[in-house]
Amino acid sequence: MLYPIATDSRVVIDLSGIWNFMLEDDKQEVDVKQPLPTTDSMAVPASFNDQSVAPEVRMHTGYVWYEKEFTVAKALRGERLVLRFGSATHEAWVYLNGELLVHHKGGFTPFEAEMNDLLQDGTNRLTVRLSNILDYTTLPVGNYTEKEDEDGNLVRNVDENFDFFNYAGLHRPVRIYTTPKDHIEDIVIVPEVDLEKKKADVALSVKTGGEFDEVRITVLDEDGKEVARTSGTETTVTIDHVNLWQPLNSYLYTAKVEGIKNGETADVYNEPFGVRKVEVKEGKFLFNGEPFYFKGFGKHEDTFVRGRGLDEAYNVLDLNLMKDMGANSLRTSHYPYSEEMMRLCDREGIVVIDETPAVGLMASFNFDLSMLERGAVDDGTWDKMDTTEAHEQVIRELIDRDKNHACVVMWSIANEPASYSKGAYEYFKPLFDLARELDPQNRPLTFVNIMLAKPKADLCADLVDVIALNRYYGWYVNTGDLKEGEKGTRAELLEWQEKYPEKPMMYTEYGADTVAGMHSMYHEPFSEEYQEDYYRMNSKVFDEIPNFIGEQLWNFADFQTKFGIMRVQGNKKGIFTRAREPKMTVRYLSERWNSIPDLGYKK
Ligand code: E9O
Repeated sequence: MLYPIATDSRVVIDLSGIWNFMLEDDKQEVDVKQPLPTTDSMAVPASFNDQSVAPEVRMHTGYVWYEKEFTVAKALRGERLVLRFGSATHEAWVYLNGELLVHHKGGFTPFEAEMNDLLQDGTNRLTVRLSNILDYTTLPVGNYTEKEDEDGNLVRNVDENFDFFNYAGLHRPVRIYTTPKDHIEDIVIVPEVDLEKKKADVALSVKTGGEFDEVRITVLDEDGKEVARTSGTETTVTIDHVNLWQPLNSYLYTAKVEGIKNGETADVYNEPFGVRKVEVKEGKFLFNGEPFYFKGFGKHEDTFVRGRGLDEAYNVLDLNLMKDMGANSLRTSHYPYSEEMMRLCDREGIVVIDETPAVGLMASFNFDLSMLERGAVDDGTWDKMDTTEAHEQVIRELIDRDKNHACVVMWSIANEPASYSKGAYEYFKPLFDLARELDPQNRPLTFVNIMLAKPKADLCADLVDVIALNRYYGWYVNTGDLKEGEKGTRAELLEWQEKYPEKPMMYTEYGADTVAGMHSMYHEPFSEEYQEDYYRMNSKVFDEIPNFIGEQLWNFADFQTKFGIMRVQGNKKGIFTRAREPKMTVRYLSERWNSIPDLGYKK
């Protein structure tokens, strides 16, 4: 699916701004033929939760309604008009002038529909019903319950099966874009680079809606100069003296795709792409032929007031803070991030592990955890989860959306599933097969392994190209004892290396909750001193292990979670506060990362 952009043949209308909003009242049916009976304001894009002062809005579980009026200029009405949501969290029913136009389930991927048939002259009314319900069929996974209160009202509750607040709303831009009737529908770009000859063959495949006499493709360099040209819907161009997309040193070409009719350009679309080669070989992650070392973060789309809504200023600041620290990468924990962020990472040279929203795939720990020291268990997770359909759908939608991004170097199929429980392999095998089949660029795959699934207990590491580990020695285990934490870290990493000598491994999480401003002579947990010591301990072990190819800490910044006795205004494992103020350890990590080269650190 192409990102909506304006070109010589396309117009984009942004519906961001103030919408009408209301919570759904179970006792009063909403008549979509009428304007919503509300004048409450809600800004889009943003979560609805933190824009209201009413606890019932912030904590609402169930359905909400959004509405906005708009007009499309007459001059555009002969065009194909597409209504497109960057995302709608988590399920949406979209009505135009009282008629259902499109329905979509899954809160982190875009969807769109042609709207010409329902469009009217003058004012149009766009109404959206959203659900934020999560259960055992959805991703992320939530524990969903319903009960009746004393007054006979239905009370819904989602207990997040994951550690971030269930923000919801119209989180990303809602746009109308136009195309001519005959239009370019999709573009798939697969660069194959010959590193020695410094040239690339770029396979281009163009899907069209309608008829063209010819599809012409021009490849432009960053100065807008033509470097190659071809025509056809399945074709290859060669770029000589190719500029590679490198970590923190990006280079983006543009494929200008034109649909020609009667000698004229009827539709044109510009798709940026980078040329780079990633492969996993002999325990290394090779980036353009050189061993790459991941330095960076797991993070969240999480800011004050906007919640999980798109905030491009925060995105720019976050990447600037990362680059200043010498970081080169991030994981889109724990769901696909906005298309705007992906495009920014392409431009800034930030390497991305692109994660699905498959988080919470685990039954509660209803067994003796020490059993995992001996091997896998059966905790019932894979009987209980009914997420296969949602999982397949989101893998399709994510790869379809992000396939051309140079920044994306690996897909993460899930975060911390119960890979220690019988049935895990059978659940994941077809999903890994699907992702391998769908990705035109054949990127490496991983899933992120939870600390409970050590080499003896894990059933799924055979499926991955890179072993990605979330580990908390010195925090959730050996709390406050970094000497023991160091031993545990070393012992486990050596065990993985021995079991899978060909597979590179990395940390995709490690961290310690830290209250900004709390200091301790005794290096107590939660103090800024402890956080720094914790990172120093981990670094020391990482540097001993040859196949250890990266460190992405948890978390970039403090973030909102559900209420819980382990969370004071959220998770405090940020090395920045939620306001992006540095905690003490930022200095240490900056020094370390600025002294580690992106390529060639571990030969
Ligand atoms: C997922 C992430 O969303 N990983 C969690 C992070 C955390 O801070 C969370 O925010 O809690 C860590 C999971 C650790 C599980 C350790 C179990 C070990 C028990 C012996």
